[in-house]
Amino acid sequence: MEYNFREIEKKWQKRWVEEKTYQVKEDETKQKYYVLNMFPYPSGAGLHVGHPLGYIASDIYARYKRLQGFNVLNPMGYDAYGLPAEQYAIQTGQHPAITTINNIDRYREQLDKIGFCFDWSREIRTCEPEYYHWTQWAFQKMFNSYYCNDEQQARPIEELIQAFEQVGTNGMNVACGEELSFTAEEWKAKNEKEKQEILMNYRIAYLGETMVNWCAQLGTVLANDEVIDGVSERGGFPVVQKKMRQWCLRVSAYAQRLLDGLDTIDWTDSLKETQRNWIGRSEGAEVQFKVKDSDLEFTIFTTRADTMFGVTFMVLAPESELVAQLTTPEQKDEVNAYLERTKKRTERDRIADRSVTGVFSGSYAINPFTGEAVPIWISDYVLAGYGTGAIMAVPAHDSRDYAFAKHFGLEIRPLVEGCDVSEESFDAKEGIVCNSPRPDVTPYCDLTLNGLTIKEAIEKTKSYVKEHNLGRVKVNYRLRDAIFSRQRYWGEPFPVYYKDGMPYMIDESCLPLELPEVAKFLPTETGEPPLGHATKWAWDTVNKCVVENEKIDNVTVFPLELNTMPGFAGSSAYYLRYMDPHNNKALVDKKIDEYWKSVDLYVGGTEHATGHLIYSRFWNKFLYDVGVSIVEEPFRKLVNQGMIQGRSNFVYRIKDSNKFVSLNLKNQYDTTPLHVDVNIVSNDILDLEAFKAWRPEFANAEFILEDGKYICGWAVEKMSKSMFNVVNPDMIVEKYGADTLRMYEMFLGPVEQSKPWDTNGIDGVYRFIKKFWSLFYDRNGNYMVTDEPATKEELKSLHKLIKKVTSDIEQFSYNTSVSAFMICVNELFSLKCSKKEILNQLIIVLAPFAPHVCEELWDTLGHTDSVCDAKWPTYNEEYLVEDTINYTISFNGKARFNMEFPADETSEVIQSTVLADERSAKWMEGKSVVKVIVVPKKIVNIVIK
Ligand code: ANZ
Repeated sequence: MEYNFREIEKKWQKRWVEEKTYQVKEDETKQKYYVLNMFPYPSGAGLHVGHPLGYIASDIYARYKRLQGFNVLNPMGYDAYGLPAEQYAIQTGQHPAITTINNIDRYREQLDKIGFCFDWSREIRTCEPEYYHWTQWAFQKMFNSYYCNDEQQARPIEELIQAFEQVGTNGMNVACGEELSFTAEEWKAKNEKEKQEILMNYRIAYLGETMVNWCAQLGTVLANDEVIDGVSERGGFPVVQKKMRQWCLRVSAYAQRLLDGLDTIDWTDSLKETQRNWIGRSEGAEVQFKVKDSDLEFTIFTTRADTMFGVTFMVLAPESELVAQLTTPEQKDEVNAYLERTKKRTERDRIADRSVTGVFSGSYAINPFTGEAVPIWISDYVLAGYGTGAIMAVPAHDSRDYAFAKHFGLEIRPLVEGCDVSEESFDAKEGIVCNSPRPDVTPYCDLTLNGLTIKEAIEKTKSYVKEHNLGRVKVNYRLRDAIFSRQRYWGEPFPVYYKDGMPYMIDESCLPLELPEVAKFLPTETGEPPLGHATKWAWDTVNKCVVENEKIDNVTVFPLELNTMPGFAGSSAYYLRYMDPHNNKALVDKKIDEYWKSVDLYVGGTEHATGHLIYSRFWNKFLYDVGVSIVEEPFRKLVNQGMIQGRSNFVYRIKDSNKFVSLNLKNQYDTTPLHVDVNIVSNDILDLEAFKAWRPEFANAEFILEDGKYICGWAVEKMSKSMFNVVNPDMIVEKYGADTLRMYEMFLGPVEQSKPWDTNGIDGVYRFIKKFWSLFYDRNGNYMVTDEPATKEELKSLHKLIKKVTSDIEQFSYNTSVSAFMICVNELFSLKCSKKEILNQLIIVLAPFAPHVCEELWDTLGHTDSVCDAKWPTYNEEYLVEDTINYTISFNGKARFNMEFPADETSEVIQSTVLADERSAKWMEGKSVVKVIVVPKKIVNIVIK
């Protein structure tokens, strides 16, 4: 029989479906293992060979774990809401649901061809009501919770209401937008709307006034990465900073837990560091400054409280409410003009751009440590959303303050008098380094920092601030609350209606609230989001159902929310839903949840390092607090697969002609390189006929060949349609089979590394599989497997492989496994080994990599069960012991010849045998032996003179 991968792969893919080979159930008798891939957004372009890289890697691991006896969950689904389908809908009128389903079908077809062990019975799609039911449900839970800082936990909002009723805000330590203060009596005296407004300040999902990137032409808020140089990435429309009421999630309340959790999980150090920086914990102090000749006061945040004596001016963020209060009439025009200018800059621009801009407010602040009055400026290098949005500037010790002072000619005052404040002596990180000893600066307060290190000085100043009621010690985090509304159609609707301007949740029992149909996917003429086009989008609180808008009476029927949720809503807790995807009573059944707990291995791209991986950790911690998640961290181990880059090919057109010259002759002509579709190039040789057929303009192309061939040039670039270097896995599967594709993708290099797709080596992998096949069937298709016992040498080859592959898989070092397979099969081939005893185990070890061919041969050997359920072999160290050792024999350090000795031979015997050998006599001729050194199992060195 020949290796006919087409038949084999088709046959087994069908069998796996029929026999439900990959369906998994909770099984208390077995230990669980949960493997998860970051699920794909099904784009119109389908999969290219870069996409399955991570899926193959995790598939191998899943299969390996199953062979080791684990009950493995390896599900797959689709992140099905998103912008491209909606944009397409806007352009063509095609409903995004249809586009999405078509794309999903195409993805599925492509995935099926690669032979993954996904349990498709658990498939989820985030755009389906059965799924987003639980996204909405979680949102409602967040709305109905607040965060208790003392207990470091989300708690039901009723508890907070109760506390307000009993003691007001007295002694309260909870996460909030604004520090509020009221008594129980004051609370009770408030009306319903006022109470709701106050509660909004504490809810974990809340409506908040935040600065957003607003694009009027697109009618939507944009994420930072959708804005480039002040205009929208799509369409190039102007984007301005605007304060808007948006749904937000109080992610910031979880900052410390998000930080602490990193110490408990097995992620790469670099990924953890990225998250730590994103969370940005910073210990410092908030200090109060009085405004000169005014009753006003404001608070700044500093990490360098010790620099109070070097403050020469103050800076407010342009958005700060203080700006209006502190701007003097004389400065008003100038300030307004500045505010207008800076509005156009996104926060990201402001952080990245170091150009200095600013304006004087006209007011002065009093330094509480020195009594000195310093000018208050406004500049957008101070961010509104961080700290208090106001700073004390110490230009001698902070680089941005330094640049600002230089630009506007403000005083630069070092902490140690007489210090050099020239640019040369300025260190970007440390400022001017002249910290000790500090002189007694001021008689105004009794704080001296003489002789202290910076750290000690900061601590001492912080205590002073506390004792003298000048402010408080404060830990700040850079992590912001997440803006959770989008003015889009293709997303989860909020289960929210509005009464008297305040949001209310529809009954939990009425979920899911399904996305309504709309006539147009664009914003409405009045600037409302696309859901504003829905004519049946009102909530009847009596009948508990969605009704026509004309029934809105604001008594029992109310308008529903027009925003939808952002992309990360559906991807934040999907891993839980895979455990129990068809449950319509709960997100996940408690017992099932307790069995699978959390993801043991998560595989995905690094682009999610701060978005998805922060949101889902937050979301899961919240679900943990409300008793749904069993484990606080959702992803125990995380592996980032690298990117597969494209290997582009070029042809060289002779200028002003339709003639193309082969690579090595091109220097003789004046040519222009053109990208050519890599799919009509093989081993850098162009298929001339295919090229002519590729584009009408090349139909009459002529060629100047070398050795009868047209050789293309090549370069490594991003895999993209425009460079014609996209390789579709279907084509590889068609040509070589899925097993070859799988092994080849792994053979390309370490999973974590980015590398170019280069089909030049694929034949080698294909030949390997054929050689493996030929251990079972000879050239004429005769079955050769025998029951003869294996020899020591054959066992050694096999067990070397088992040892290597086991340790490689544990370390995700699959490329070296592929080499090990090749070596082993070559060895067995030369040994002419077709023994069942050996092949049985070889199949099992290879099965995770090449499941189809292994399943076929496993069947041939007479097994009735799937190879997936075999038992992973353990290697036997005994077989690996070398019988003899090959020693290098050297004279004065120069290797001259080799000799074999039994592995357990003594040094004495080795020494005397070597000296007695006639080849030694030749090298020692006329010299005498000074010393003989025997390095066991390696080398014998004879020192002669
Ligand atoms: C005085 C000072 C002196 C500062 C000095 C630094 C060095 P991290 O570590 O990031 O928390 N700052 C505070 N709020 C800010 C805001 N909203 N926008 C921009 N900058 C702000 O940095 C905290 C430091 O950044 C604070 O400490 C403050 O400047 C500035 F030699 O205060 B510092």
